[in-house]
Amino acid sequence: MSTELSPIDKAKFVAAKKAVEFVEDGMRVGLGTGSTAAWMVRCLGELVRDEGLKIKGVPTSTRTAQLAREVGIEVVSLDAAKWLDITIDGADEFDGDLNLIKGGGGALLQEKIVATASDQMIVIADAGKEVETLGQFPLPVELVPFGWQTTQALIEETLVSLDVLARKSTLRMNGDTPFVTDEGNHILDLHLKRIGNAQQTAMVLNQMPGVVENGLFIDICDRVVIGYGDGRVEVR
Ligand code: ABF
Repeated sequence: MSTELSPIDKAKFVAAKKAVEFVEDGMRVGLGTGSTAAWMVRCLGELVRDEGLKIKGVPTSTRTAQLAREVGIEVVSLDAAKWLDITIDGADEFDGDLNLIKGGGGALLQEKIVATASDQMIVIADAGKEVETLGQFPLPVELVPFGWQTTQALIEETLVSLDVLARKSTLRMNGDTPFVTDEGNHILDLHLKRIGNAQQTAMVLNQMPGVVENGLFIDICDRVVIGYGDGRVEVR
């Protein structure tokens, strides 16, 4: 599967392939969202089919649920699983403390709920996702549709007062209409460039009325599996 891949896809594939080594028979597994996580779901599907691996998968989006079923993984709800042994998911950025920006795929709410309800969370990422300081990737914030423009104005005003807003935030679109998450919410992308105090930024954002969740994953990731375009893989 990995011979004819582009360097970036090979990096994602080798990270995913390595990460599934941490999945044991009988585990309840949180299944992430995004292209790297999709490789992981396919690798797990192969183990289910070829080695008889017995797992229950809890997806973090409808698209991951669909892919998991296609590859033969038993899909259950988080409430049916009650707790997870492991979650494997992608990320948009990770720093030296394994803090993350996630949500580029719009699934941050379910991803954070699932990752937090797991004994361990493993991030799989190509090496380009590693940063010194989080923030270059726009920080996704999930908003309820009611009064979202007012919420957006409140967020910007607050972030300006904290001197962290680099430029105006943008509502994530799906063509000509606002992107809608699996929960029916919208995503605002905050262009902060550099998040000096991720903990404070995350707390301030989630205290605002209308904000459902943000894409900062602080002290949630236990391990990162990094893939490189030449096929190397590194576990930290
Ligand atoms: C998902 O994976 C999202 O939170 C994150 O944005 C995305 C990264 O996507 P990819 O693996 O396609 O780069 O978990």
